[in-house]
Amino acid sequence: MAITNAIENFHMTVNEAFLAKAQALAPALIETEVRPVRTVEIVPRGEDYIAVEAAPAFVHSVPMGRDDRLCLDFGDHQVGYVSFTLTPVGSPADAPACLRLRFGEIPYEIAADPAEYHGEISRSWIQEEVIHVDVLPAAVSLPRRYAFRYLELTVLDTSAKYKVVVSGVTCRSVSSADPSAVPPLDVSDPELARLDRVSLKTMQDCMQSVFEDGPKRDRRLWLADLRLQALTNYATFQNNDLVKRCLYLFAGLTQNEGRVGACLFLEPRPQVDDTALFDYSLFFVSCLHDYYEATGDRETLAELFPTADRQIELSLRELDERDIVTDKDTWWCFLDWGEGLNKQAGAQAILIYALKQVAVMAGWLDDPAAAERYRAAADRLTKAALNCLWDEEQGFFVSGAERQVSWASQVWFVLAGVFDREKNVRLLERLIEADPGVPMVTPYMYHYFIDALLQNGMAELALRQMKAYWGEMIRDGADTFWELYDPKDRYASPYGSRLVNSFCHAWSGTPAYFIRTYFSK
Ligand code: RAM
Repeated sequence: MAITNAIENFHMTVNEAFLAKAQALAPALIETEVRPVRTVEIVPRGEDYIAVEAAPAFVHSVPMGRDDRLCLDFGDHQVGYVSFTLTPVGSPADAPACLRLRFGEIPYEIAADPAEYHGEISRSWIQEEVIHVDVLPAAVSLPRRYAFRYLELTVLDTSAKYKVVVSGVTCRSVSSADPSAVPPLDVSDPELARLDRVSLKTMQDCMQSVFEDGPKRDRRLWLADLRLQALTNYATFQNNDLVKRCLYLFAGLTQNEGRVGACLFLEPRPQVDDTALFDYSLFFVSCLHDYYEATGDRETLAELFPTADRQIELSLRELDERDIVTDKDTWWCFLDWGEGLNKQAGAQAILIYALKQVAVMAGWLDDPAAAERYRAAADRLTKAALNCLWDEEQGFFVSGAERQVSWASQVWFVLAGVFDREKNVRLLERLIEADPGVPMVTPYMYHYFIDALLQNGMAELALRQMKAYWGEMIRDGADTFWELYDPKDRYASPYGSRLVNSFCHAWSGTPAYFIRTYFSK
């Protein structure tokens, strides 16, 4: 699947005042020293791998020579900086010590051979280093930040005359999330408590200088990810200034014609990427809408509203003569990573959804004329969708020239509220029953499915589905929730290998939001 879509003649416009506001909100990182809890061996189980307590001979502090290995388990997912001491044993060290370090969020990343990775995105995301240490003993501090639970150290060589002892392995874990800010959870169901705990850890490890999508990969600020992180944040860590910072970053660093980009980089300086995604730009509207709902910060709403309005204006330009969003054969809109997923219907629904939110925001800002204009546009697009994309015979929305039926299209039309509740319920029931076409493959899309159920009074089913999906991920070994998860195809990756999948991905941490908003006392 093509995952690049660079804008032609790309240029960035900087709003210095917005950028200054964002920079003033940069959070301090909380640091915690974490040490490994046990030594493990990574062994195959079925098609996957697991970590099991290592045999005593494998114990830490034993002198290690050529090809000796030590695999450490830090007990939970960490994001941070690793250091250790290397002490020579035997004759004077007459050659450098050469070590290979592998970091894994899951055991598979330790077991897999990176040489066999031939996927589409960069192999440089694979967390592996070879280091030479010339002078021993040495205190080694790795400059790079890693996301991992497991660390494997292999001595590639010392010399025939000496070995090394590895000791004092420590991770300085970092996050801007303050666990003491999280309200206590009031649920009696232990499964919900477990889902909440894993969600919180996922959120915490992704909350850095901005809301990163994943601390292993891509380590940056993506808009649709931010939207779900922000929602979960309001119900948990309540670092609302971090959301505000991210909103100002997106509004302060725009692409051609004032388009909000799909993602931003923070270093070496804040910069918008040259990727534009139709739905992501519109989620700026949703994110601002939710931010005001959560905080009542009217000044920010008023200041950033023009940026939201601009996204709507640019999106309306994409309509054809029928008032339907024009389909493209590039990576123009995201929705989900499902193989072959057509984006047209989902994009139309998201535009209607955003139009309704921007109308509400115009109301908050006491501009009834603007609110009416947006509502009228939403009605027009709804009529067009019902005329052109609704297939009465199948009872589903269809997308693209091939009239594809997918989960994503149905879920987004339910969320866009083009039908009344009764029809929405029937559509969702039919969807589950028929299980048509392209399935959902990310927790991100599953979030919107659960949301659609909840918005239509189907709380019991939403709870069952949430437990089944995220609960299964925990049963499959998740310490933090994963970027991708398809219970029917557990090892799938849109990138050609799951070695580069992210196993701590913030868009997957929304069970805490659902539990705390709908299912706690
Ligand atoms: C991937 C990442 C990111 C997501 C984009 C569209 O690169 O998982 O989180 O927002 O896709």
